Amino acid sequence: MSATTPLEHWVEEVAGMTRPDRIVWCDGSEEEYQRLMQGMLADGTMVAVNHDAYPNSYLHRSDPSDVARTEHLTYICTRDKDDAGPNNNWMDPAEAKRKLGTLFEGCMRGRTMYVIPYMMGVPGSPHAKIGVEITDSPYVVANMRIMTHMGTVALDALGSGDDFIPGLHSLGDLSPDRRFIMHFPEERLVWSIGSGYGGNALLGKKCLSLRLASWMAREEGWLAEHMMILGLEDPSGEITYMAGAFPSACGKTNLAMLVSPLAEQGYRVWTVGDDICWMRIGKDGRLWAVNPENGFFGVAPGTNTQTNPNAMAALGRNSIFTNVALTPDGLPWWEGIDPERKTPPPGTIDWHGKVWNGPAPAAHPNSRFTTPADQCPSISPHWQDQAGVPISVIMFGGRRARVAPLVYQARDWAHGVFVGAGMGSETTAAATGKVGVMRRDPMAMRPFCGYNMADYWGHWLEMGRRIPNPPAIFHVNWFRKDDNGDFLWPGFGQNVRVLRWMLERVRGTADAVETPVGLVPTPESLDLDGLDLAPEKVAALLRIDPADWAKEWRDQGDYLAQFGDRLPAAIREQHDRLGQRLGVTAGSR
Ligand code: SAT
Ligand code: MN
Repeated sequence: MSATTPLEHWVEEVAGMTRPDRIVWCDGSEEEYQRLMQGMLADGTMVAVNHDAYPNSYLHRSDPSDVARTEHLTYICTRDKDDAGPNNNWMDPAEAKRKLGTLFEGCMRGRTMYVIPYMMGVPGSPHAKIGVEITDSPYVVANMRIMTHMGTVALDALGSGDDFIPGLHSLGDLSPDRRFIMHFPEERLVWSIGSGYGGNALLGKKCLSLRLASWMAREEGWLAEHMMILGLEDPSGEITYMAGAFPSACGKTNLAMLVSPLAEQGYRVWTVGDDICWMRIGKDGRLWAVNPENGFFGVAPGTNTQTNPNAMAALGRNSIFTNVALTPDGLPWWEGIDPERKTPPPGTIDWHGKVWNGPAPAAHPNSRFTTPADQCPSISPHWQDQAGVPISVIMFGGRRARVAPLVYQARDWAHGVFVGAGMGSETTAAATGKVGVMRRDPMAMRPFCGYNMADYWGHWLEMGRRIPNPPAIFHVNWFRKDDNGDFLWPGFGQNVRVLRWMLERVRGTADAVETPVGLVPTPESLDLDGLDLAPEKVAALLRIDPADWAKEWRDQGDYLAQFGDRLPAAIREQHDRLGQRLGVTAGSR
């Protein structure tokens, strides 16, 4: 058969380079999924878990060197290096193609090449984006079927046109020395080789829906963000939608699926999305948000029936587990799955595939579940609305043992953009590298912004000028600790109390006090009934420590200085003004 459509031409070209034994066009059907799973069970790529307890669910153990995103091997390849910015690794596009071209040459010999048409966004919406991933990993195909609208639906929408975003992926030899995740935003293309894991390999997720989409969003006047989306229902039944940016493995999934301890008073949470958020200005002048994904790729450790009962219910069937442990009964197991036990039952197989005998965790700290979104009991009836949901609150949040109070509100949009730009967070196991180190992670987009972060802030500021009715912006921190290293705030479901305060701020009914950093709740304005939280603890949660903030301000200044002349003047001004309010100046370092 000779190629006629642009897609067929691209597939032919890639096959000429990678030389697969066979090519399979994926239709996204259940039969295809079952066929793939049978093949993977036969060759050991998948292990079946107990199907009485977890129907149609499977476990994959990835290569031990391939268990998280590898940010140091992720590149933005623009003609001009400054367009990628100091926030990205950069390579010249021609050089990147030469380098990876050599690695892709013949890499699929003896393997099957899968062509995966998929859609990010709500099918039928003019804002949905069609992607096509070519991969030699059936594990990737199976995950993409859960995470995206995959197969015929996307192919039909594409027709014989050329409006698709190509992504080429190969496991290569899985060597970290030959692992690269390359983005070519100017031609809307991704090339990824050498990793089969998560955001490195499921190209619809971080590569298309954040790195390339952030670039397209700037050109087209919208926002592509690393945010969960939830709806907070109040006692009158009205639902207020909130989007929140938190770095990977900082609780976006738990927040989006929160079970409210204030349910009796009429406050409950509806889930719209847990990781990615595309926002556009609606005809009514508000910002409207869509979750472009179709599933959750959530962190397993710590998830249990108390911390996240909705996730536990959702992942109980049709799920793929990656790098969790397996009990002798064939049940997936991870640290924290059972609040009553610290170690797995005797005879449990760890994520390496060996009988666990401690002391290392049995499940990898970045082990994951891939689960269809519509299985979540709290999924919003509006999660697939083409227009999205109207956003009233945007929150930025980090994992900070000190410095950042439980919650504060920005004065206005420009101040809110600065609050997002100044965000910091302690690193987690979601990316390779040291865990627990404070780093600046603006808008939780540091690993995902597909262009110069200074231009990205400029785009946020510009959006603010164009949104007649912008959401209020807040900063939250569930992770503040006391001097003994214990968390001050119970977190999880109790975070609804903070959501409620934000809702009341938007409505103008909750009190706040002006501080140098922003508007902090008065202790009385937070509903803390039944929490048994001593007043000293509440004070510690809300405290703005002058010495900590002076240091924070300098650290922010050093970070922002990297962007040189490209830094928007409004961000520099916001930083100056914060320094004045804190009574510190650049000279006082
Ligand atoms: O590995 S992923 O990038 O898909 C998950 C995450 O780190 O947020
Ligand atoms: Mn994420």
